[in-house]
Parts: sequence; structure tokens; C-alpha cells
Amino acid sequence: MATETSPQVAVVMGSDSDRKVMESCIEQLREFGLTPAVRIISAHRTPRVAAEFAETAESRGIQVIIAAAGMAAHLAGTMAAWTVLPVIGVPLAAEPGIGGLDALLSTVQMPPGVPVATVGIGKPGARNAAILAVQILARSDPALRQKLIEFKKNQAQAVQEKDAALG
Ligand code: RP5
Repeated sequence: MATETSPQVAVVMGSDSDRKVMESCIEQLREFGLTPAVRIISAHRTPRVAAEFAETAESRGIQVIIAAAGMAAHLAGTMAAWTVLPVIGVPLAAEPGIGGLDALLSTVQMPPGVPVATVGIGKPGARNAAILAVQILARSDPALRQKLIEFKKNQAQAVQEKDAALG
């Protein structure tokens, strides 16, 4: 049952080995004042848990699911199969591996009817997944929208300061 303080965003990762990269996603969400539900769930090793989590997420107040996995990354697709919530997929570069291209293609190449909003590989994608989740929530949350405006302003200012420092 959703409450005032229920997490609106879930960050799900396929393995504990994905955790270091996904900390940047969690950190980015926290910077916007959001505390996500964080889980380690595998589409392959704990498939029943994956289905159950996705199927019940909406009733627990989750509005966006961020799902990160490496190798043959089926976690985001599995989540999307079991829910009508928007699912953002983060492809990760597992070790040893082929740099995340495997996970990128596994995550992005969904069949028509089951979309996964796929971001870039690794840490940059993890941060963008958080920002994209905030953008989705901000459509019905004016305070969050204001934070996004500030975020963009600060980001632009940081670039302009570096530009000005070149002389
Ligand atoms: C994927 O396989 C996980 O998301 C992880 O990126 C990769 C390797 O998992 P471990 O063998 O490190 O647990 O399912």
C-alpha cells in the first residue's frame, strides 16, 4: 500500500557487482530529494522475484522503475513485461565482458509493445536514468520541476565558468 513516504522510484540491479556504478544513480536521485527503493533482483537467477516485484510495484507507490544489468541484460525488459509503469534501462559493462555493448543491445532492442527507455552504458547512463525518472515525476510535481530548472541552470553555469576561465 502506497503511503506519503513510499519511494516513488525503484532502482533494481541484476547483481551486487552492479552496485558501485548504480550508486551514482541513487546519489543523483537523492540530490533531487528522492529516496529510492533499492533491490538486487536478477531476471535470470531470481526470475520469480523479478516478476513479483514488477507486478506489485505500482500498488506500493512506485511510479518509475530503473533497472540496471550487464551481459545479456534482460532485467529491464522483464520489469517492462510485468508492469505498465515506465521502465528505464541502464546497460552496464560487466567484467569480464565486451564493454557493455552486449547489455546495451539486450536492453534497447525490445519488441514493439514493450518499451524500455534505454540510457547510455555505465555511470553516465546511471545518472541520466535518475534525471529521466525525475523528469517523469516532475510532470505532476511542480516542486520537482523547479529543482530540474535549477539543476539545468547550475549545469550551464558550471560549463560557462570553465569557458570563462580559459581567458
Ligand atoms: C548480470 O550479469 C548482472 O547485472 C551483472 O552485471 C552481470 C554479472 O553478474 P555477476 O556474475 O557479477 O553476479 O545479470
